[in-house]
Amino acid sequence: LNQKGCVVWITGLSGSGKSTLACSLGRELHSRGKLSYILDGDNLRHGLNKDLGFKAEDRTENIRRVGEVAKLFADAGLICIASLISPYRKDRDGCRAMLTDGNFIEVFMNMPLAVCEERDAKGLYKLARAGKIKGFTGIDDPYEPPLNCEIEIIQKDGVCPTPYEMAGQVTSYLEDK
Ligand code: GGZ
Repeated sequence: LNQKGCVVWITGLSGSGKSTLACSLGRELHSRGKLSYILDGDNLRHGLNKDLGFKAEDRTENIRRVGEVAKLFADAGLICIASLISPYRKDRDGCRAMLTDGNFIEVFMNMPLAVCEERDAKGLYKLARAGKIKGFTGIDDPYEPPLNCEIEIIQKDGVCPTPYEMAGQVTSYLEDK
């Protein structure tokens, strides 16, 4: 086994496909004999980060903690896949700064808000629009898109890439590296 660890950091709006990509990428890496581990924001909020809410300072602390844990996994030689909205640029850059150059791969799920809102798997956008959730990212809380991410996932001719295609984009990048 000779694997160099790194962090694949997936950022984007709720419903943009972060968790879908994380799962698909995990499977794809596994099939190639690569060890990976997924840190999912929504899941970690039930354990490690259950004391945190969605105020700006809580989100910042959420990202910082996950960044530290992701670094530990990368140090152990794994490909750590972190999937969080991580809406603030400075917080993502803080995680980048924890890692050696080249070992933080930022993936931006660049999906239009309308597409994410249309999906609304958990009905949260509806609640946010109705004012029943305050400070929802993309509605009444900001999302700052990356300025120079390594990978961008976009629609082509109004069609979203499949989970397999998205994972392929990341594995191609990792292979070239
Ligand atoms: C954004 C929220 C909010 C608010 C609850 N804003 O799509 P989901 O439902 O399943 O995943 C989202 C999750 C976001 O957690 P993160 O840890 O990724 O956020 S951050 O990086 O900003 O700290 C969403 C749900 O929690 N959720 N309230 N107000 N998303």
